[in-house]
Amino acid sequence: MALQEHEIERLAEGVVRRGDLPLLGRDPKVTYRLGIMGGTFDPIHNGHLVAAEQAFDDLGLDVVVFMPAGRPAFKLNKKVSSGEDRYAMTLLATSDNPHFVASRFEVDRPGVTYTADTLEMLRGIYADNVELYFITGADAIADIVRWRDAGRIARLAHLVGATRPGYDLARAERAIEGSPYQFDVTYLEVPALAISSSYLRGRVSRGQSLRYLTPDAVTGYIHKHNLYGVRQTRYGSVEGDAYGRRS
Ligand code: DND
Repeated sequence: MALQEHEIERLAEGVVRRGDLPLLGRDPKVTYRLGIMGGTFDPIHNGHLVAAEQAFDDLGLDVVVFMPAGRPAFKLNKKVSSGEDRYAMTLLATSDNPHFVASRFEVDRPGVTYTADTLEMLRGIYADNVELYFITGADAIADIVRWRDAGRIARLAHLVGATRPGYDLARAERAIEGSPYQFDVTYLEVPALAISSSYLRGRVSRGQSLRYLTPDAVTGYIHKHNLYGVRQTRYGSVEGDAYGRRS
């Protein structure tokens, strides 16, 4: 069930107190653009980082907030690493970029995380001169029309769909055009980075290198915490279950 208005206000207050989100919107004469990169980030990889960086440049964003989903709405029956691990990897991956921020906004939220709730809370936190840009892969654009409260998402944020060169946008465009809601979508062609979190998890479980696929600090974290069934690492041989947890 979507959050009630009073719950949104209470949660938003807590976040502002913790200073977890960037301050934007101070000058009422200026329009600011806040990028939001939502994801499971299990683990975060260079595809996510390149897409966000390009959105930042091409759309003139002021900052991009990376938000690992707390309990991802669409992965309730799948095994996902803990929010703490996914947040830590996101923090490590974004720490050297001055216009990237990793946020606990969704990780700390109780219950299932819906993007519409997140955007509604952000809308309540930021002044009207801060525009919200939700960045996502183009594949996800085609699905967004079926997300919880898609109409609210359309009303609250611009969408940025990252595509690969040669990617066929027909499915995404059909879905957006066929939707009863007015989505504002900008498509961005990002360099071919046909990598995914599941590809990385598979490589880890086979003891293969992640070099150049994700920042080294993330690889170090995965090995140190034995995520994804680490089999063979430079720190020695480690046995884990199929998803990287030792019993
Ligand atoms: P994913 O599990 O796809 O994230 O979740 C993306 C976002 O959608 C999260 O914020 C979810 O909460 C939200 N969502 C999904 C479904 C339903 C609802 C909300 C709802 O509210 O009902 P990943 O970690 O797999 O990927 C993060 C983003 O990066 C995604 O948008 C994905 O498409 C994109 N991506 C790439 N972009 C460029 N190059 C690549 C990419 N790999 C993934 N290689």
